[in-house]
Amino acid sequence: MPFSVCTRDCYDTCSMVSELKNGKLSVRGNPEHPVTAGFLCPKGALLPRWFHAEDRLKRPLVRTGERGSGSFRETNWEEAIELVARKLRKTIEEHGSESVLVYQYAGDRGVVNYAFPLRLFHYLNTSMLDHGICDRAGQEALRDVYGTAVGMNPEELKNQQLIVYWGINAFWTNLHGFMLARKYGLEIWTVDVVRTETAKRSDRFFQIRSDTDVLFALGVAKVIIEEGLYEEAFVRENVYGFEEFKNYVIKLDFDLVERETGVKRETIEEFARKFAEKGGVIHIGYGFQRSLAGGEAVRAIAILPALIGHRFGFIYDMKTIDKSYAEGAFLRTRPARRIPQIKLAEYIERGEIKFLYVYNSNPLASLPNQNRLRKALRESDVFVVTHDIFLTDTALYSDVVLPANTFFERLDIADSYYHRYIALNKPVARLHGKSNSEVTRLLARALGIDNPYLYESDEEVIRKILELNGLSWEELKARGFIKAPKKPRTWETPSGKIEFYSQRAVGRGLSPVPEYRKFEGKYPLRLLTPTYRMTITSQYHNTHGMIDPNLYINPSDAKERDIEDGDTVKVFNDNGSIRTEARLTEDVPRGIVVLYKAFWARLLGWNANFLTGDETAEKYGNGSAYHSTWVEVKKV
Ligand SMILES: Nc1nc2c(c(=O)[nH]1)N[C@H]1C(S)=C(S)[C@@H](COP(=O)(O)OP(=O)(O)OC[C@H]3O[C@@H](n4cnc5c(=O)[nH]c(N)nc54)[C@H](O)[C@@H]3O)O[C@H]1N2
Ligand SMILES: Nc1nc2c(c(=O)[nH]1)N[C@H]1C(S)=C(S)[C@@H](COP(=O)(O)OP(=O)(O)OC[C@H]3O[C@@H](n4cnc5c(=O)[nH]c(N)nc54)[C@H](O)[C@@H]3O)O[C@H]1N2
Ligand SMILES: [Mo]
Repeated sequence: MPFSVCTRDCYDTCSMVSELKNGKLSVRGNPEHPVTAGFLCPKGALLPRWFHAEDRLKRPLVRTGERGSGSFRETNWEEAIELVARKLRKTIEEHGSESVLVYQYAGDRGVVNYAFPLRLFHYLNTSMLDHGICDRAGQEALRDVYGTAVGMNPEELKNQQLIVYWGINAFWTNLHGFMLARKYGLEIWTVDVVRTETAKRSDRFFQIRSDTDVLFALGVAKVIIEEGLYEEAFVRENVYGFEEFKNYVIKLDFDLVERETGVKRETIEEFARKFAEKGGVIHIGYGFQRSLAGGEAVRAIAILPALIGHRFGFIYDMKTIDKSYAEGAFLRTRPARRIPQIKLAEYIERGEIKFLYVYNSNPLASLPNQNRLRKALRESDVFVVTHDIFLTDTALYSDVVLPANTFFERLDIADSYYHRYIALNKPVARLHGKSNSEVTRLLARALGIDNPYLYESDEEVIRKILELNGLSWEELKARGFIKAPKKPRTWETPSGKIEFYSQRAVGRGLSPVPEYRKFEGKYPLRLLTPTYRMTITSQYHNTHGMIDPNLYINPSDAKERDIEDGDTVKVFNDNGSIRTEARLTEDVPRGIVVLYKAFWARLLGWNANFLTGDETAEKYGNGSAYHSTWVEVKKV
């Protein structure tokens, strides 16, 4: 029976056993895999619906009407590839290779399928994307403190007593991780603005006001230091700038902390004492750092586990193998011009992008400020090619649409950004479309390129990567997964130590110690657009039949606006306006409203990103700031 991997953009990267019987696909969690542990999440269990979906793209499309109108004609692969290649060649001749941008993200995280098309664009010396949509600010912040964003292996949780889920709704977004913590019997705490499903299942929930994580974390650090609860010998030996940090936090005004975070001093003291006593570790979320305050917040939180003696006492990212061979940046002859992901609309408006090739991503659902982006696309002469499984919003705005297949239809391997297992993905069947690497080879051929790296087979790339990383193909084939070996690690900061006083941050014009800054908008309510349980960003909206488009609002905020549960409301700001139903709940505090992120606007009529702002955290790698959005809500 073939092994598959769920290559979705998700922590868990589950190993699965798939089967095709009488033309029908079935999937189950691989019982041997230590993290998958034989079960799938509710959306993973419905993968056969996605695979067999009626609305999968079957033939390439060429636009015939206005952009976005949905007028296309069907064509065959030969014509479509020829058209794309001709336009690509012409754009490079007329406007230079940097006017071409490849826009891709983690719609599919298979090593080959994610990276292989980049070989073509590197070979052509095009502009590349500087990813900032997801976890960027935290990446930069953790590099400031530890020199790396790679934290602990979650399997090491079995030697721990306490895990804090900080700004992550793990029960929805990292279910296998949450179950691992449960299995190992850890005490579970959550720090969040909203009473999430994770908060409800935790032993303790610390509800703080949005953007005040810096103060909460510094408050905890102050108590730990003042009460002498920190690991003195560890800190003396391994921390750079402890004295400076100490002098900074002891001056922290607890009245300010209480007032801003909304948490009482006694509660913060309790957190600090128990966290130190139990040697807590922290899973630092991705969701909460997508704001203008996110980078500083991660910097402050990251200090806490080190204070109590952990070398890498956080979970954030995991990089087990070197995958760069698949991407082939060595094919470039000039350094890449990198375009910040969130600034796509700005570059299109300025006429700097003439050819856009999109795969593994649905930016017309997932990028902020959709009205601006869609207008930019409608009004520009940029030629857009989208390679996707479905006719997404992005595909709808494209000149050429190429049908992709699913991971059930090709060979690949996938690593995880959470655990240390590399899993094998064998094809089970072939229904429609072509893989990302197949399309790359066809395009290279049509462009008349004869470089052998553009024609390597998927298996050759996989075998080479395994070999480069000292992993066995035979073992992978036999078990369906393989554990990446542990390497000795140290802190890659300027001082070679954990930096509580960050020299790297100073280099970007930041304060050496994490600082609290208050952000306010023009409108009274803060809009949070977190992750939804049954989709992966925009994926499965059309196939799983489960989305939740409601606006969640606190009863007091609703009452002030004369809004009752189930009322239709208008949610608006300067970026846009949407209509939906209000749901009153005490899970959402006053001053906050919640809409789940990134559904298909072409099916729903709108999505949350018609409201979100496209300002970025500039000193944190131009990380996205979806949560730094303010709105007003009115009954209609
Ligand atoms: N089911 C499902 N799982 C997924 C995904 C999916 O779409 N669906 N997406 C995957 C991807 S791409 C990612 S990046 C991860 C995201 O995984 P998570 O990090 O869990 O994602 P979010 O729900 O966006 O954000 C987490 C929490 O941050 C909280 N938050 C917002 N602002 C603040 C704040 O100022 N302080 C604090 N402390 N908390 C705050 C929100 O209330 C939310 O509960 O999940 C992955 N897993
Ligand atoms: N408001 C708001 N917006 C957000 C966020 C938020 O918190 N709030 N979170 C952001 C985050 S964390 C992320 S990671 C981004 C994700 O944003 P995107 O990367 O745009 O994610 P998806 O919506 O998953 O789109 C992936 C697309 O890839 C396609 N696909 C899947 N497999 C394949 C394949 O094998 N080949 C090809 N060619 N295509 C394939 C899918 O059909 C889908 O259309 O969204 C961001 N958007
Ligand atoms: Mo993400």
